[in-house]
Amino acid sequence: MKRIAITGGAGQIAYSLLFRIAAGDMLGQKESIALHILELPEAIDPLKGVIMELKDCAFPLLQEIHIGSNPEELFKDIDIALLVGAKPRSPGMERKDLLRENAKIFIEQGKALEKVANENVRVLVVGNPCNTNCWIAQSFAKRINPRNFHAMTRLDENRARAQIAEKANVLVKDVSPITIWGNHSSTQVPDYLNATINMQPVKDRLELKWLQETMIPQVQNRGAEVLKARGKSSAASAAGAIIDAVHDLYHPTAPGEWFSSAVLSNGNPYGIQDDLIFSFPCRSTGPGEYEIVSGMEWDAFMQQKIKTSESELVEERSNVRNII
Ligand code: NAX
Repeated sequence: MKRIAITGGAGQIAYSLLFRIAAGDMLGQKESIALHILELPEAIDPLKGVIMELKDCAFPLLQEIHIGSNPEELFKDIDIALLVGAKPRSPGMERKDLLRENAKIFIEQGKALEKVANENVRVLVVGNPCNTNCWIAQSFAKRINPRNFHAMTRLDENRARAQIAEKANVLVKDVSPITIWGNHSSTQVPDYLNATINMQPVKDRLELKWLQETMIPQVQNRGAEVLKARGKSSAASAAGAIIDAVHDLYHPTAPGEWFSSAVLSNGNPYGIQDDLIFSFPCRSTGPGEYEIVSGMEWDAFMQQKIKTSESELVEERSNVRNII
């Protein structure tokens, strides 16, 4: 049985995510599941409603549900932590203030992982700003290998893949994975150079101008576009990306495939400075294990953009260093 912690259990992403995990979409139909769901005390009542619905689905794989507001109780013995809950950006709030507010949450949760989690736990941070929140959590959980920490850029990858498939009028499965480089923010760089459609370079099928001037900004700003249209931020697609991200980390990566994940940059083959949680192309090398895929090429356009994203992460790290 796998014990999976989810924070932000009464939130909108969790409302899709919990049901898909319990249905076996993430770890397969042979793995039974215990859910450890963390929420703030004021959101425990709505969470209880979600639990009633989970029970009413009668999922055969779902064996235990634990809920509460204390991470030191909920993170005990967990195998996977999905850190989704975070404080949303309120109107007029600067990114710096958002970083500070959320830093407190990820300091507390990093400390709780350090104290009670299984040292083999794998952690995926989704709550924004997810790269820097992940950096904070791993720096407070030194007992756990920092390679076990990821921040989610899979939704960005899925968005880029879907847009390229639509533009080229092919199925999504015909498009190779698209690496997201850097930060999960508007500086992220969706890679058009190393991607293929039916083994043919994407840049031979689609106009470079569209890839650089339309596809990249559309992926970078897709979250804001969804928010504007729906009146709420992306939720089901974010839950789908969490399922994909964990599934692909725990299952063999097919030859020639890869997936995007923001991981510790130490020793990376692309010259990105150490000690950042930076999104790279990765392959699973065993359940929960990965390597960064080397040999991808950058052109001058991508290089300049990737450096901008790296600088943004360096700045975010120095902003939170003052607090921690
Ligand atoms: P909601 O505001 O619907 O839900 C968040 C939930 O987290 C709330 O129920 C809140 O009570 C809870 N929470 C807050 N602090 C907590 C804490 N310390 N411990 C436990 N629970 C806590 O947000 P939702 O739409 O579910 O989004 C959650 C996070 O995902 C946000 O930070 C959002 O920005 C981020 N996203 C990240 C994405 C990514 O690709 N990395 C994409 C989707 C999403 O925007």
